[in-house]
This record gives sequence, structure tokens and C-alpha cells, in this order.
Amino acid sequence: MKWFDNYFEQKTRLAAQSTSRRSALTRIGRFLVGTALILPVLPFDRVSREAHAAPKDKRNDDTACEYWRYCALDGWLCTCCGGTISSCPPGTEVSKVTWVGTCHNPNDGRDYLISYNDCCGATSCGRCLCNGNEGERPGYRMGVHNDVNWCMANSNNSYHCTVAAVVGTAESPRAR
Ligand code: ABN
Repeated sequence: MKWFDNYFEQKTRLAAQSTSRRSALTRIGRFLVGTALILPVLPFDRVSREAHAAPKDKRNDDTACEYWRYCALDGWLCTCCGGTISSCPPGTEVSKVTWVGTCHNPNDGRDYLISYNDCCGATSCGRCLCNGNEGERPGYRMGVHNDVNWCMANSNNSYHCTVAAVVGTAESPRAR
């Protein structure tokens, strides 16, 4: 193995002779200055994922379509029509049938089951029309379609607006 040692000794000596410590430091310094100047001007996406989503205040404003519970609500918001997030305006009654969607709550990071009941017995409210369609499916699967007048089973079928009540969490039970 003498030839092996000799070979590497020779190579190491050559490398040491041709590269002084000063020149190595100069090259490292140039590299660092170069990256410090170039990196800040490269076209990175500086907008965070959070900023791409709906503005945070709107996701907690129940009169805005971006409110987190409205992810699958198609209709007029009852919160703009004299009702609340989960109760119908005076003079209307809650639909006997409904459809349930799943929305992500950005405040606690959990998914919730939301019942989108229509409020029936008065003409269309006409304020705050929203069209959320998360998890919605075509009309031939009515139970998972939101473009339906859920007042169909009430004595007065006129549709007024829609509420969005939390009816449970969407997480599967933990395996035991
Ligand atoms: N569920 C809201 C709605 C009512 C009537 C027609 C379409 C959608």
C-alpha cells in the first residue's frame, strides 16, 4: 500500500502548495458576500399561507360569506336577515329537513359538522347571498347537494334564508 500513501501524499502537497489559506479565505468571503447580495432579490414567495386564505377577521364574521361555518352554505345568510347564526328570523320557521356539511374551524384547527337549515315561511331575504360548496356533490345525490330548498317538508315552502348550526365534530373516534 506504499504506492497508495505516496500518491495521496503527493496530491495533498500539491493542493497545499497551490492554495494558500489567504486565498481560501478570500474565496469563502466572496461567496458569503455574493449570497448576501443575491438572495434578498431572488423571487421568493414571501406571502405566507395564512395571508392567501380569507382575511382572518372575515373568517370570524358571521355576516361575511368567508365565515368559517359557511364553507358549504348556498343561500341568503340569516345573520343579515334578522336571525342569528343558528336561529331563524322572527316570522319564519326552521326547515324540517336539512343537509350537513363539514367545515374547518381555523380558530382551533378542528373540523365540525354544520347543519344548513333553511328558514321558511317568508319570501327570499335578498341580503348576503353566499355560495360555499365545500364537500358538495351533484344534484342527483340530494343529501349532499346544497342547491335545494329545504323548506320542502314544511307547511309553508317559501325559502327565506339559511342558518349554520354546529351539530358535532367531524373527527373519527380514536382507535382503541
Ligand atoms: N338551501 C338554500 C336554497 C333554497 C332554495 C333554492 C336553492 C337553495
